[in-house]
Amino acid sequence: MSLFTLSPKVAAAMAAHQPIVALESTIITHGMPYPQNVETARLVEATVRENGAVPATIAVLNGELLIGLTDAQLEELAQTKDVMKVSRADLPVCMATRRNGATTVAATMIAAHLAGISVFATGGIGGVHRGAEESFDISADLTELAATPVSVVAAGAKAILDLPKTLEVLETQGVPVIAYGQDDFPAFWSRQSGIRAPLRLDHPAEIAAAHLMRVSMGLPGGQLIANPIPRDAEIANDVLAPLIDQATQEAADQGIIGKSVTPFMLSRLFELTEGQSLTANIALVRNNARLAAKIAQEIVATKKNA
Ligand code: PSU
Ligand code: MN
Repeated sequence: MSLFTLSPKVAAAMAAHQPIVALESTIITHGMPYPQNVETARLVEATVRENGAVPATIAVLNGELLIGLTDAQLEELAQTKDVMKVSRADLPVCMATRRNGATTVAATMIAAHLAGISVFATGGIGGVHRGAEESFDISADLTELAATPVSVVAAGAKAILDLPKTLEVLETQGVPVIAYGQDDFPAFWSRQSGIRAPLRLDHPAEIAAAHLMRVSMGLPGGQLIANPIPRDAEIANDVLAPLIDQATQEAADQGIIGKSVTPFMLSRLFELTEGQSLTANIALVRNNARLAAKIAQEIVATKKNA
């Protein structure tokens, strides 16, 4: 029995050795409101296709781990209430009990690797939350990056997190954090965080080569590719900083803890920016899909020439 089910399009792409880009689904169910969530998911899939790769959105429906969703499955996921937010700890339980689950960065990496997909595009990764010295709230995304050999393209991490601590944990875990085309580690809504990224690469071919080198050396773990938001979609930090502070305070006041923290913060920020954050979010995810498609193409091309 196979652990996962490939969609017809993803199965065809695999058989033809075409480049494939994995996409997560927590962003759909716990990151954006309906119907923008499903519209964005479709747009991001189209962006991957326009850039020469095949999209594989990953989710669990009735316990079945799906690598690539049909349009009807995507709609079902986006509309269903009580979809589990599935990270590494939850994935086997969700599958064994035949529930519906949306995969986080961590769980999407696990599924992508099981299916033989090396590149994955998302918006932002989970990280070390502000106040983690008290709460111990550190996303399982970070340890997954240390364990599973998938290159993840994200727009850095949101300022709802503690960025210096997030970078420290990634360093300890031996995860290469590679800023694309600039020195600064990007901060999701803004291109600059004021913190220099540990590594910088300027070409998809170099990122692909580094990925393949890691695999050849037998090192576990993947790469975090931090791709700055397009200039025209940036939101100024002085607009967002007070809103992030407000949402952080509200989360604390309401006793929001554990896996509810990130979804709470995301939905509060959508409300507090009156949807302005959504436009930027869509632009950066598509930008990441473009870069991921190029990296996936380079990996396939290198393997063909080997
Ligand atoms: N950060 C974002 N957007 C997101 C997420 C994080 O800017 O959609 C989602 C991703 O699925 C990520 C997950 O893997 O939240 C992290 O959740 P936690 O912090 O509970 O590990
Ligand atoms: Mn957490």
